Order: sequence, then structure tokens, then C-alpha cells
Amino acid sequence: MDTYDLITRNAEEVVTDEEVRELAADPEGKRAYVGYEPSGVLHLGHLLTANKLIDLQEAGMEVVVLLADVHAYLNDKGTFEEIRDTAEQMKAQFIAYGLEEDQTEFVYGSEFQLDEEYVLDLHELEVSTTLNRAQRAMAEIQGGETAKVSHVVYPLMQTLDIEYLDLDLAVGGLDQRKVHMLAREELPELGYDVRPALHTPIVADLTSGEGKMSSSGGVTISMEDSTDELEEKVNSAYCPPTRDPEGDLENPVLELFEYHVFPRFEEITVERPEKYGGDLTYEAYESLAEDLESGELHPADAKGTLATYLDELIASGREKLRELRAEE
Ligand code: IYR
Repeated sequence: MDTYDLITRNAEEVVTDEEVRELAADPEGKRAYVGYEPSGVLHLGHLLTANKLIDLQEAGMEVVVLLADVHAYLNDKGTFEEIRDTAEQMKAQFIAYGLEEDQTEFVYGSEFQLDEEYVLDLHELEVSTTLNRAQRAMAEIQGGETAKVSHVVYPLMQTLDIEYLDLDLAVGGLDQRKVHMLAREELPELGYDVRPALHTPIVADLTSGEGKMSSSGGVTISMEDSTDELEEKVNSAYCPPTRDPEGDLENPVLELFEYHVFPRFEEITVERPEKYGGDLTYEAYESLAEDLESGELHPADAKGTLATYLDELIASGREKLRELRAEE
């Protein structure tokens, strides 16, 4: 796969394409990052952007994972101490998942976001950004509750992170796009360079095919799930025999194959008894999706296979989590 295709595969949006093409022409040593509010257990939402970081490492880029402890604090996720503890667990799970420790820079936000220079830049951004603009940038991240002052500081800090971590590319789910747009507008105001952004898709809810998977109340697959739980969740997933269900619905089973399984495995095998046609093997998402649409691959077989591969993907993170909990 050529470098541009590898960098942009499964991306929902790149801003701008021209800037990312320039990066792809000379990726060696360029720095990309994702920031995560620490949470004790990784779920597929985290792993989707982690897959992109693995692509970027393969393309020769340096990868930074920001454990955004101060951001989580501003977003009311617990005491600072609790957040630091969960950040440690998060880091261990990322490494277990496949982000090589010696090729990934893990940085705590609090390591640089409390420095005088950063804080003064933050205050300058507070002066130059309207409340309305900052609130709009936060709308999707904050999730509806009454805005606090911290919620408008948050996207301004995320803007500064791009400069202070000396990055060439900001990566995030599509829910981060408004913050990255704000960053593109505001960084030049402080005399800093504009950086490109790459956004990964938001996977639909597993059982309904609607909205987004990590939304509250929906089913999420996480590092905590046992093999049985995972199988049960995948088996109850919405999986019509098409990649394009009616209206706003998506096929979450196909999405998980596309964004989680195919990027991490060279070949996928669907095991079937001889009387149902025997095993099927796929090297690319497209051929699996086509077989589901044509009826060659039954949704039940697709689900069983998906559960097996997802289980393999989370197995070492699950084991790590068990170890960490046993130590507590
Ligand atoms: N807003 C992210 C967390 C986050 C991301 C980046 I990129 C930062 O520089 C800081 C925080 C979230 O919603 O999880």
C-alpha cells in the first residue's frame, strides 16, 4: 500500500488533503498524536484511533499518545488522583494492544500544561476566542450537560497541545473535528503554524445500527469483556445482509470488520462445516462485504467470525487489566 493510502485508510476526513499529501511524501520522523481522557478500560472507540496510530508508525511517523489528565479533570471525570491512576492503566492496555512502548511517546497532559508559558498562551487564547466559538467546538465532546467554565477552557488547551507537543498531525474521532477546526483558526493568532488533522469514523451502535457506539446506554465492547460476553454482544448485533441499510442506519458488523479486524490481520478465515460450503478466507474487507451482500456469507457466520477476531484483539489487554487489578 502506498504511504498516502496507508496514512489515510479508513479515515472519514482529512483536513486538508493537500497538507496530508505533503506529509505522506516525507513521513519519516514526523509527529502525530491522539489525546485520550484517561479511563480505566479501553473500548473499541479508543482502539479505532489506536489502529490509526499503528498505521502511522508503519508509515514511519513518530507517535505521541497524550494521556489528557487535565482535560479529564476539566470534564469532571474524577479527582486528579483517580484520573492519574486510570491513565496508568490505560497506558498499559495500549501497550498490550500493540502500540510498541519504545516507538510511542506517552505524555501526561499535566507534564507540560501547567507550565507558565503554556498557561500564558492559554490566557491569550481565552482573550481572542469568543465563548460561543469555544462552546460550539466542545458540543460533541461534552455531551449535553450544562456548560461549565472548564468546558470552554478545554478546547483551547487541546489547541495548544498541538503546538506544545510539536506535532505535524492531529488525529481523533470525528467528534474532535470542531476542536481541530478551532485550532486551525486560532494557532496562527499566536504566531504558530496550522497543522493538518485526520478524523476516524464513529462506529454505529452495535444493536441498532444507529448513532454512535460509545453513547450512553448502548452496547460497547471493551477490554473488560470475557470471550462469552463478547460473543453474546456480537451475536445480538444488527447485521442486515447489506453494507448500506435504509435511512441513517449502518451495518455495525461490517464496520467492525472494516475498521478493527482487517487493519490488524492479513487474512480472515470464516470457519464453516463442509455441508455449508466449507471455510471462506478473505484478504480484504471489500470481498467479505460483497459476500455478505450476495448471500454467500450468512450474517450468523459473519458475527461468529467477528467475535473470534475481536476476542484475539483484546485478549492481551484483558489479561493486562486482570494483572493490574490483582495488584490493587
Ligand atoms: N478531546 C479528547 C481528549 C483530548 C484530545 C486531544 I487530541 C487533546 O490534545 C486533549 C484532549 C476526548 O474527547 O477524549
